[in-house]
Amino acid sequence: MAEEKILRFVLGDQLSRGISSLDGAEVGRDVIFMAEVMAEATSVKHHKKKIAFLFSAMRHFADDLREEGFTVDYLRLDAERNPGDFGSALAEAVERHGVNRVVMTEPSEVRVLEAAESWREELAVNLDILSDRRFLASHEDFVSWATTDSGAQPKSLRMEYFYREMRRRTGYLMKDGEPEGGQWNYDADNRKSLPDSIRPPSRPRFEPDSMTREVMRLVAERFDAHFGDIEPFDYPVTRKDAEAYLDWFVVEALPGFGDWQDAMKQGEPLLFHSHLSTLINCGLLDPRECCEKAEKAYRDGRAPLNAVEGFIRQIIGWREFIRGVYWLKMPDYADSNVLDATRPLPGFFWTGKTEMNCLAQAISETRANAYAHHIQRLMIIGNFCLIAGIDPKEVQEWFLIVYSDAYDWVEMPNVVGMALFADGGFVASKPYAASGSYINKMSDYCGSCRFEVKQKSGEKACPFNYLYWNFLSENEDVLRKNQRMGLVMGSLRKMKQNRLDEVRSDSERFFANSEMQGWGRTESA
Ligand code: FAD
Ligand code: DLZ
Ligand code: SF4
Repeated sequence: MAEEKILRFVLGDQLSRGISSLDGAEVGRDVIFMAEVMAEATSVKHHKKKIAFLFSAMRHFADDLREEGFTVDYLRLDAERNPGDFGSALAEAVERHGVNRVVMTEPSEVRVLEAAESWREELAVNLDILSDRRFLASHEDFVSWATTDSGAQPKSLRMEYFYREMRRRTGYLMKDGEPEGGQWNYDADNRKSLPDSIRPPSRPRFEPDSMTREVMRLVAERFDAHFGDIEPFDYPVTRKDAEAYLDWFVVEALPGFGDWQDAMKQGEPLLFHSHLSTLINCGLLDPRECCEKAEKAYRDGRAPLNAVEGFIRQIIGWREFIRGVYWLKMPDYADSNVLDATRPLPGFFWTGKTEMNCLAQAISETRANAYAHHIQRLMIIGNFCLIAGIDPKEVQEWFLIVYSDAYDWVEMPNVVGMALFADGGFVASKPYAASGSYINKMSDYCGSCRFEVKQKSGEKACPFNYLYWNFLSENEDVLRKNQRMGLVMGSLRKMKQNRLDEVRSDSERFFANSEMQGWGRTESA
């Protein structure tokens, strides 16, 4: 046993027993340090449920480590002395334990990594920052995949090719070097709208224990002005409950995950989606175990190929790809705004009070649950922000605040690259812009909306209909260069002047409407 005592600093999104900062940790010698700090909880005004979830998961993780015999120095937010930020809290812990060596796993986002690098000098300790093995592709893997043979960075990247590479590397759903079933991707089978006869399974609910209740009281007291409802709280917060939840998903929801992946239904926030991102992103679940359990369900004949392939693609494809793009393109990527979108985020994003029923549903569910599924995020909320030309910075901040799975590395490229096309097509081959007819096809929202989805112009027309054409027209210079937009840009060019005038005046009236007035980022709660 080496003599030197090591302080092992574990961050709130590193709650995995297999995290690299715990490699070789020795009971009786080392100290594991964890800290709830105000600077993180208020870096943006995170949803109350997000803070409660993370603090409770951190406290339970610390208890699990103590049960193994480790010494855990856990700084609670309401401790008598809490210096309020990672750097100062770590400095005090170094002093308290008299260590010369600190080990941590690299933070998931640039802001905290830069801070960590500065601690080395400030604290005059040996600080080892280890790579995060929970991701399947390392930074080097991604850079080498993304860089051309001549060493140049391409103008765009396509997730599909990265995904195939990841399938080959992991061997998931592969048979004799070929994709299972003969196709890499079964997305075309995954766009069904949901018939009334299909009932999604009901999600298990995890009663808050006394530790969670204590955290909920703390959050209610200290973060009352933050967005979102804290009650009811039923997230799994322990490794054991997270595993049970994953098992539930694989049996009950995964079989329907493929067919109804793009569907939306009023009063059904989850449908067949997994709600696993919150648990994977904070470390309670490992992405590999999620994929392996899903693959086993396919091999045992318990879930169809289109569902399991779709699910595995989201994790080893999209999730890893998004993280690769973040580290490849940061820090400039956060400022991308190719379409020069400058309108402020409307106030109803904080209240859910809008006459557009699709947005009212998606935002109210977000407020209640700190969750909305991918199609709500992309094709309702993201699509609206895209076609209404909302400032990408304001959209980024909103998405980072409101979802319990939101961390900069994953939220930001999804907003900038996927939803807003603010990077000019580095991530998405064309903007995910859609009019009301898409929303009507994939959901039952329009039936109870005050707007008419089939009406193209005038006061009663669905705003998505004219905003869509207004968006194309406002951004014609950029979008006409995009080959995949050829057909629709051709239709725009052929549009009669009086119809175009109608689109513009409907849009102007809409933007002048009181619902559309910004509420300002600092008043976000
Ligand atoms: P499922 O539909 O069940 O998918 C399974 C898993 O695949 C997810 O748990 C997640 O780990 C992974 N996944 C799927 N799509 C993506 C993706 N595009 N990027 C990364 N992982 C993906 N995801 C986050 O984890 N955090 C965010 O802050 C976040 N912000 C987003 C913002 C926008 C504008 C958009 C369009 C997408 C965002 N996503 C984000 C991606 C995706 O919407 C969520 O991962 C998903 O909705 C989480 O719900 P789920 O676990 O039920 O997912
Ligand atoms: C999101 C978050 C919040 C709200 N609070 C804390 C905290 O008090 N302590 C902590 O260790 N982590 C917290 N986190 C997660 C961190 O923001 C996340 O680990 C870093 O951003 C990763 O770079
Ligand atoms: Fe949304 Fe338009 Fe449908 Fe209303 S009519 S729910 S605004 S798509």
